[in-house]
Order: sequence, then structure tokens, then C-alpha cells
Amino acid sequence: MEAVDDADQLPETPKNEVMSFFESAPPLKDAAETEKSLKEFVDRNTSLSVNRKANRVVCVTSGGTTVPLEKRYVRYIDNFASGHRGAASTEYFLKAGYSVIFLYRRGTCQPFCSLLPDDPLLECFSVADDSNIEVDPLHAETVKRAITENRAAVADGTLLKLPFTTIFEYLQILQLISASLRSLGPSAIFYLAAAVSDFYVPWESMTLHKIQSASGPLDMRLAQVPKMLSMLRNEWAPMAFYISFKLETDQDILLAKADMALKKYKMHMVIANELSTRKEEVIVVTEHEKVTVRRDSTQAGAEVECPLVELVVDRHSAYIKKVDA
Ligand code: 9Z3
Repeated sequence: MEAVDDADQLPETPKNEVMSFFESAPPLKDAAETEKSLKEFVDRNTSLSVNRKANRVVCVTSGGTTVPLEKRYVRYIDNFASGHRGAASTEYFLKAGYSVIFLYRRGTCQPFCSLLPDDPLLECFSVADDSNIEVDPLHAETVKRAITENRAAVADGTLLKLPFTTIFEYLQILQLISASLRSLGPSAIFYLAAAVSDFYVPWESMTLHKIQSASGPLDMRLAQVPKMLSMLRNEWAPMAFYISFKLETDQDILLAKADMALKKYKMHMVIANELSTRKEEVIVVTEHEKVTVRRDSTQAGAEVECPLVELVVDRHSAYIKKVDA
């Protein structure tokens, strides 16, 4: 049910639905802290010069949102997203000179970690003697790269990581990010790769405690998550460059749905991908073109995000030029 829907065919989400979603959502923990780190991040990056592409900041969303079923939640609805797309794209944006706000689902893939084994702590390290731990030589290079590149990006202030778990947290943090990037105008990109729930249980209709199975089969009505793309695009940060993703499992409807999303939400690019081939190829849909972007299968470890981000950077540069002209 996640991210595979017909909502793009529905009329625009009325503003009051969006307002009531936020008004009824549980307050965001650490909101003040998040706002403070965003402000510091944007201030720092708007005064950066030389090697960085002056002022260019991208918000990459990554992983899937959860939908809690209870306020003290034991159960929730989730989706498949691993966060690989967002994590890998973050690395390529950093290489291209962008500063990145990485809004990710807790526990999903992290930038610079794709080559680490599944359980890095247990598989990469061994106990040498009573007081020393050493890195397994087999993984030494990968571990070194992950640690140094991640620390460098975080320490020089070009990577800000913000975690979320629920759909409530995701949309609340996205709103804070948009408020902080608004002043950057066309220099900001929203690269919305997270798989966002289409349905949720409104906070006020949720039970406080764990739902009891003794009451028999569970009958639950889910409300539609208001589509925030139009709010983001038209109200929150209207001059930014927008890239959304369209995921389908049926190749035959993929491009039509991507086209629809492009027009309905006035996106600059929609990246169409099919579930089973998403790591091999994507189709970039814009007003004027459809470009298939493929992973270079002749290169070991090559990722589709490399040429994809290259194309995004190229189109973003053209957009900035056009707006500044
Ligand atoms: C995507 O299509 C992403 O490419 C994937 C990446 C989630 C497939 P992984 O995290 O997978 O690497 O495992 N995201 C879908 C984004 C989404 O939910 N889009 C909404 C929609 O299609 C609109 S914003 O309705």
C-alpha cells in the first residue's frame, strides 16, 4: 500500500487537511534542537566558498515512514524501503560539492556504509587481547573509508543527519527543513527518495495502549495522508528545485503515473522506478524529456545513483541559470 496509489489522480489536497494533520500530530520531540541545528547548518553553508558549489544545499529523504497503530506504539505499518537510494545519492551530492541534509529513517542505510557487511560491529572487528580491539584486515579499507569520509562531512558541516521513524516525524521535520531552506531560493534541492506512507491512523482516533487480541479480528480504518508535495512546492519553499520519485510494481503504468505526478505537483523532475529493477535503472521524467539512466554494469560496484545525481546536478545548474537570468 505504500507509495503505490492513485492519489495523483485525485484533486489537490485542501490546505485545511494539511493544517489539521499537523495540528493533530503528536508534538515533535527535539523540535527546538532540530531547528537550531538546521539554522547553524544553513548559516554555515551559505558562508562557505571555494570548493563547495556556493550555497547549494540538497535535502535527501531516505528510507520508509512508519504508521503507528497505537499511541504507545507496539505495532505499526511499514514498507520495504532500505534507504540505499538516499544514502548512495548523498555521497554523490557531497562529491559534487553540495551540502546535504540527510532526512533518514532510523536503522536504514547510511552514507559511506554500503560496502560494510550486514553486522559491521561483529564482522569487522575482533578482540586482539584483553584491552585491544582490532579491525579485521579483510574489512580494514572499507571501515577506514566509512569512518573518515563520514566524519569529514559531518565535521566540516556539509552533512547534517536527521532521523525519523513515523510519518508524523517525517512530515514535521520536512516542514522545518523547508522553512530553513526557503531563503536559499533556487540553490536548494528537495530530492524526495523516501517511501512515504499513503495511509495513516490519525492521532486522535488511535488507542493509547496496545490493541488487545482478545477482542477478536482487527477492523481499522486508515485515513489518507494529505499529499504534502503541493504544500512544499507551492507554499513552503516555492523557489527550490524539486525531484520526487515514483515507484510502481507494474511497468505498464509507471511512466503515466510519473507524468501525472510531474504535472500535478509541478515537480522539476520525477524519477520513475520499478521495484525489482530500481537498482539497475530509473527513468528521469521532465517536462521536455524522458531519459533512461542505467548503472554501469561493466564496473564492479557501480551504482545507478552516480549517473542519476550527475544528471540532477546538470539540470539544477540550468535551473539556477534560468532563474538568475
Ligand atoms: C522511491 O521510489 C525510491 O527510489 C525507493 C528506493 C524507495 C524505491 P530503497 O530505499 O528504494 O533504495 O530500497 N521512493 C518512492 C517515493 C514515494 O513514496 N513517492 C510518493 C509516491 O510515489 C510521492 S513523494 O506517491
